[in-house]
Amino acid sequence: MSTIYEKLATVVIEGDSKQASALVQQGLAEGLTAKEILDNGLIVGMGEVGARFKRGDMFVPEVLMSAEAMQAGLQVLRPLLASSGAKLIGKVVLGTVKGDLHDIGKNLVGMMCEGSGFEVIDLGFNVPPERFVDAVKEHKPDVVGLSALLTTTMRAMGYTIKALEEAGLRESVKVMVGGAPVDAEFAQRIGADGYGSNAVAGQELAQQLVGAA
Ligand code: B1M
Repeated sequence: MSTIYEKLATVVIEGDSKQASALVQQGLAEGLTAKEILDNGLIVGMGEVGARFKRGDMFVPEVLMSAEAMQAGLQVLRPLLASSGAKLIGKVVLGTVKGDLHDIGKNLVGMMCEGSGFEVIDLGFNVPPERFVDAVKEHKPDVVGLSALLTTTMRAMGYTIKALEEAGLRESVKVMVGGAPVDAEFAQRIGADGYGSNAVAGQELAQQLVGAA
């Protein structure tokens, strides 16, 4: 008999949002933690989706349905991942950079940051440098978080940092970057203040950057 984790991974692969949501609720009712469900079910399923997509065994519309199923599961976990009740330790403006529509990882980083006591202003995906600049002027965050999943959009991270510099705002905020093709060396090269390899590392980095770690 397959475990609830295996079932969850399967429904993510099949793009079944209704079942993803139901199985997450079942897992919670059976006493699993939000983090266990996320790591062992939803993320495992999405990892397999990525592998199949790469092999040409899955195509964009199917991947999109899988992404929706993952989001449906995350929707249930969201209040739990973000419910530490910690007092506000800072403000994060978060977005996926221009040209890039991937937002699942970025959403996870946002949830983890909320859970550790940050106010998170999520600008969404395909965010051009000037919108980050406007958001920094408007919200005066402590940290700007940039996400990119494509090798072709990584350079937009550098352009965003440059735009902040040109607007005279770079000294007023810390910039952290993350996403599958990004690494610490790239972060350093474009002048970011840090790199998070996953959602928890991103949250811990944000805490370090505001001196709350
Ligand atoms: Co796309 N896609 N996709 N895709 N997609 C990838 C990224 C890819 C690796 C698949 C592959 O070939 N194996 C590949 C990129 C290759 C490359 O550039 N190296 C790819 C491609 C090529 C494309 C298109 C070009 C396909 C096409 O149209 N021919 C197209 C591009 C569209 C665009 O953006 N302009 C495209 C489209 C899509 C969908 C829209 C269908 C969908 C996105 C839906 C959505 O996000 N709402 C999609 C998906 C779902 C994927 C895969 C399968 C899954 C991504 C994901 O959500 N992973 C992905 C393959 C894969 O990664 N296995 C793939 C789960 C998520 C939890 O992980 O996003 O890595 P991740 O986030 C992690 C860390 O990276 C980190 O923490 C997160 C949690 O641990 N992190 C941060 C992320 N941001 C951070 C920020 C931080 C700190 C940490 O601080 C600020």
